[in-house]
Amino acid sequence: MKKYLVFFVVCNLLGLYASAQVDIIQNIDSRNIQNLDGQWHYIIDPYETGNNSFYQNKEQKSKSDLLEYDFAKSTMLNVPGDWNSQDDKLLYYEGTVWYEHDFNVTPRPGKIYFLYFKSVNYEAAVYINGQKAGEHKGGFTPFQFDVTSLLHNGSNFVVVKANNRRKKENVPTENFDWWNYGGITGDVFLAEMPSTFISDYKIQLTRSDYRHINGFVQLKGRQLPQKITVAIPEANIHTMITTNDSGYADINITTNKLHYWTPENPKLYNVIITDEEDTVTDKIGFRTVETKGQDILLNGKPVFLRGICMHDEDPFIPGRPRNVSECRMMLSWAKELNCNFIRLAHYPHNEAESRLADSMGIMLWEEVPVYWSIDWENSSTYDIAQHQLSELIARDKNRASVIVWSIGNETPATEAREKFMEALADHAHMLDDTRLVSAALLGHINNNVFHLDDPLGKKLDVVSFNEYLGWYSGLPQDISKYSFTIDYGKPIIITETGGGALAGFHADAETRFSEEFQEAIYKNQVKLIKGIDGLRGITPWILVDFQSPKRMNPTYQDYWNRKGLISETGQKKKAFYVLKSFYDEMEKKYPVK
Ligand code: GCB
Repeated sequence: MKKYLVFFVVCNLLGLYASAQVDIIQNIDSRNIQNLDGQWHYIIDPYETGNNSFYQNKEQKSKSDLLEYDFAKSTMLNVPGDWNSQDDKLLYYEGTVWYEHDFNVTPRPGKIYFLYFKSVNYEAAVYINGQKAGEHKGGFTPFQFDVTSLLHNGSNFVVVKANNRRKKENVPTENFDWWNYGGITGDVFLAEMPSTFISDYKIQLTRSDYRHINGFVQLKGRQLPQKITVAIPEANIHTMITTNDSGYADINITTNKLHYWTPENPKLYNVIITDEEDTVTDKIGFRTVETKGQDILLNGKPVFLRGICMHDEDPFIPGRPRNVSECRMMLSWAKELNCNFIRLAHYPHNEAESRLADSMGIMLWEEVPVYWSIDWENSSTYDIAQHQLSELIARDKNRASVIVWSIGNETPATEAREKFMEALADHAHMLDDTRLVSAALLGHINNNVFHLDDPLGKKLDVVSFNEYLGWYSGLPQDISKYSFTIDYGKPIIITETGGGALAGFHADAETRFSEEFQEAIYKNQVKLIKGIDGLRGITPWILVDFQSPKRMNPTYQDYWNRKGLISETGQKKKAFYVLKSFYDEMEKKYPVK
C-alpha cells in the first residue's frame, strides 16, 4: 500500500499523473449530448478507393457529373452495431467501410462541441463537413474530437472511415480467438460543453483506507482556476476545492458516513460536482480492494471471487451488444450462476456493463487486448497498448465494480515481453492505485505438475493463470492426477479453465463435445482446484458460446467456440449446474459478515 502511495504522490508532483490522463469527457451519458445513433449510410471500400474523396460526401450536381460513389443512395447500417452482423457481405470482412450521417445542430456561441465515439474497431478517421476532425486507433475504448470550429448552423454531415484489418503491430495482433467485429460498435454523441467544463474526475476510496475519499477534478476550457464543489448529499459531504492554472484539483475527503459497496449490497451514491458553469452527477459506489498475504480483501474482508469469463457478444444477434438490455441479459446469466465476479475478456467491453455491474453487485476484471504473441519489440505497439489501457482506466475508474485491471492474456514469457508487460503494469499502478493489477498467465506442465513460474507474476498484485487440464491436456478423467506448484505468496485466480460442448449433444464423458465431457471437466476441476493454496477465485471459460473464425469443425463448432456454459440459443449445458453448485458452496464458505 505504502509503495503505491509514494509512487502516486511522486507522479503527482512530477505532473506525470495529469499528463498520462486521456482526454475524454468523464460520464458522457449524463452530459448535454445529442445522440447521433441510428441509421448511417455506408460504402464498403476494400481497395481504399475513397481515401482522397469520400470525406467530401459529394452529390451529383448535374446529369453529366461523374460520381463513382454516392452516400445518399447507399444502404444503411445501424449505429451502434458491428457491420458483420448487419450485412451478409460483411460477415468475414476485414478492411475499410465508410460511414456517413447527416445531423442538425445550432451551435451556440461560447460553447465547445465534441464528437464522442464510444468505440470504433479498429482505426477511425473522422471528418465533419469535409474537414478532418481526427483519427483514433484501438477498437474498444472511447475517444473524442473538438469539432467546434467545424460545425455550422443547420445540416452538417459526419464521415467516418473505419478499418478493422488485422495487423501484426496492432493490439490485438493478427491472431486471436474471437470475431473481428468491425465498425462503429458504440454510441456516437455530439456533446455541447460550456466554455469551462468538468472534463474528468476520479472519486474513490483510498486503497485500504475506508474513511478517506481521494481523487481529482480536471477542468478544461477558458477559465481554468475556479472553485468547485463536490457533494455527496446522502453522506452529508459538501467540499469546496480550487483548481490550479491547469484546471486540476485534488480531492481529499475524510468521512465515516458511507455504506460500503459490496456485491450483496451494491450501494451507490449520487455524487455532484459543480463549477461556475457546469454540473455533473454520477452514481458512485465506495469500497476498498487490496491484498493481504494470499487474501483479496473487499472493505477489509476476505472474498472468494465466484467468477466467469465473458466476451462482449450478444449470441442472439450474434454480434456486439447494442444496448443496455442486451448487456443486462448477459450479466443476469452470470447472476443465475451465482457469480459475484466477471472477467470481461479480452478487451474493454461496452461501458454499460461496468455501470450495470455497479448496480447489480458484480465485481469486474477488465482487460486490454494484449493477447498471445504481440509485436513486443515494436515501440508503437507498446504505445497503443498503453494508450488503450489509459483509455479504459479513464473511462471506468469511478466504477466500484471494477476491482482488477488486467494487462493481458497468455503472453509467452520472453525478455522483450517482460519489459513490455512490466512497463504496462507500472502504468496501470500509476494511473490507478485503488485497484489490483493482474494478467492471465501461462504455466507449463511437467510430469502431471502444472508449474506457474512466469516472472511477470512478481509484478502483479494477484497471480492469475489459465489451465485447460482435461481439454487441451489429457482427458476429464485424468484431471485428478495433476497438482500445482505456484509460489508467489499472493492471491491466485484461475482465469480460464473448461472445455467445449455442443448443447443438446449427449454421450458418455469420454466423447468430445458432449455435454457429459464438459460436465466431467467441471466436476473434476472443482475437486482439483480446491487443493490450491491461496486460490481466491476462478473465472472459467466461458459464460456463453461465442463466434470465432478459428473453430471450424462443421459438426460441433461451425465457427462457434463451444466452451460456453450456455449455448448461443440460451440453453444451459450440464456443466452450468456443476459450477453453480460449487459457487453455492463457496458462498457458504465465505459468508458476508
Ligand atoms: C485460451 C484463450 C481464449 C480462448 C480459449 C480457448 O486460452 O485465452 O481466448 O478462446 O483459450 O477456447 O481455447
